Amino acid sequence: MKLYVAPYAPNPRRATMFVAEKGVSDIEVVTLNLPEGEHRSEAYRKKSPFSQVPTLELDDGRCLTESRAICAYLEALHPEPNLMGRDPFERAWIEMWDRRMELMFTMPLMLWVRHGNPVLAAIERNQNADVAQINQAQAMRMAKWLDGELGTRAWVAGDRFTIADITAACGMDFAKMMKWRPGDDLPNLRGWRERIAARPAGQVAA
Ligand SMILES: N[C@@H](CCC(=O)N[C@@H](CS)C(=O)NCC(=O)O)C(=O)O
Repeated sequence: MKLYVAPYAPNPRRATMFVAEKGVSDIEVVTLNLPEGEHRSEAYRKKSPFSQVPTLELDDGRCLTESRAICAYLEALHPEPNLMGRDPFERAWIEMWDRRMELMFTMPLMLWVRHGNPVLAAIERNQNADVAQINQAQAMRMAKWLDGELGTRAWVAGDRFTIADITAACGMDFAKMMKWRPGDDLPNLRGWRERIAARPAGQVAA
């Protein structure tokens, strides 16, 4: 299998962090240069109709896009270590937290960076300072709320590491491009990120 990714991009990193936690080693990682538009080539668009990374290309040529779908496929192929839930309730619980992290934390962080950092103007062709500002504010509100949650347990969805931690960390690390990382005002969020750094997922370059 081949996994198409790009440096710094948070969605492919969700997949590569997931692969690292699973300890899967038979996936060839193919790196595309987004600022140079490699993902917009006709050949790549056949794999990913919206010209996005990540894409997982199976050995028979079938392709999966959407980072969460790729993770779900890898979870089914490699059930251990479990990252998406073992029984119906736990699967739904982890999905709930993962969607909260994706939609309410990582998404605003990504939009803040994409609309606020001039380096990304080649990708986000209509950068808008208001979009950056609104999403920064939403992300900071969520960071504060999450800091409170992480004061009650070690990991986002409970007492063990799951895909929800990966999703939140990808967004948070991307925001380093806006020079933001949790400081003294968010000690639980900072401690949680330090715990991730000690794990296989934490070895995947941001
Ligand atoms: N919902 C998709 C989003 C994928 C996505 O937005 N990928 C970004 C990189 S993080 C991308 O390929 N951007 C290229 C572009 O917008 O031109 C997923 O989770 O995989």
